[in-house]
Amino acid sequence: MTGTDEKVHLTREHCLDLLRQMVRIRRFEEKCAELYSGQKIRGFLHLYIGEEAVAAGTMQALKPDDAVVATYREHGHALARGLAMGPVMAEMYGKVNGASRGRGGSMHIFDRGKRFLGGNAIVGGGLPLAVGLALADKMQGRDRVTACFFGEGAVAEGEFHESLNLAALWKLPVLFLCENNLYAMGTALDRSESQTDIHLKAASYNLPSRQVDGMDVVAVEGAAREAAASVRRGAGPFFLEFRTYRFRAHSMFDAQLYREKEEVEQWKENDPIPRFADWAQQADLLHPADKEAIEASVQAELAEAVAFAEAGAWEPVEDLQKFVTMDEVPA
Ligand SMILES: Cc1ncc(C[n+]2csc(CCOP(=O)(O)OP(=O)(O)O)c2C)c(N)n1
Repeated sequence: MTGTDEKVHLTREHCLDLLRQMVRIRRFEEKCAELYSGQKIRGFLHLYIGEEAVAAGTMQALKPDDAVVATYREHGHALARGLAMGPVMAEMYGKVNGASRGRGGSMHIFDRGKRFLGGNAIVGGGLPLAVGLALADKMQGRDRVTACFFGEGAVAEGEFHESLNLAALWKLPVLFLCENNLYAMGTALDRSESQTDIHLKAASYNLPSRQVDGMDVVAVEGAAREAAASVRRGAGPFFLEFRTYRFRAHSMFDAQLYREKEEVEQWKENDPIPRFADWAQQADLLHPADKEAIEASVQAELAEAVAFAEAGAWEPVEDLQKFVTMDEVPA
């Protein structure tokens, strides 16, 4: 592995955890794709397959009191943040036992207790929310970090620039985490931006900024720990650009005519899961049997999550207008 792995305490237990988190995300999403074909899951569905190292690595640097703001490609972030798989799957189904009571679906997974403050269907929409949360923490003297995930497509939005500027100007505790998978739907980054190194663009707002190999979970964790420590010291926001790739289509409706199959295959050779598992085995931190044991326990967890979602109820039609105004929202 490459990167700043001296910051990461690579015990055997820690390696097992990193691998388990990535495998949980991968198998959960493969199951979602299958359930989508069977029309158990409907509407939009954006899979994170290929990008797992980013969520699995960055979450290691966060504390329970920190906040997480994500995008519509957020199932993996929710799982890595510690949401139970059952309510996440039930939310995909739109059932009342879902994390957002079935009202959010795939793009709006939310858990107040875990301070997972939501997926967001709006490109760039999470950035000002993260800045507002961090401003509130700073004004109230709370020692917490807000981690904000977004795709490189957000760079084309004014919100990106406004958010970076204000966070840097007011030295707010935000960890900006750009998941640069090189495509915003069907638009390649180099067809839409004159500067394709997003961390350089971010640096112009006068905040520390780094580019990281997003397919290397150890490098991701190392960079996230370093960045989070800087934010916690009161140095203001930190920006990380993770170079990553989605192996699947943008969503379930996408013929992928904008990229060559060879390019996808080439990135798959750098799949973060076998890459880490093989490296950890060579370093004698993991054994071949560990992978099998993790796969078996994830299959069991997944089967329980699907059963939980299947057993969930649909919201009664007469309740649909409940919680529409703030005073009806449960505390
Ligand atoms: C404000 C806004 N404009 C357009 C869209 C339509 N849209 C949905 S996803 C997407 C691409 C975003 O790409 P990126 O931010 O790189 O994230 P990725 O999907 O690659 O994870 C666009 C343009 C939207 N949801 N919100």
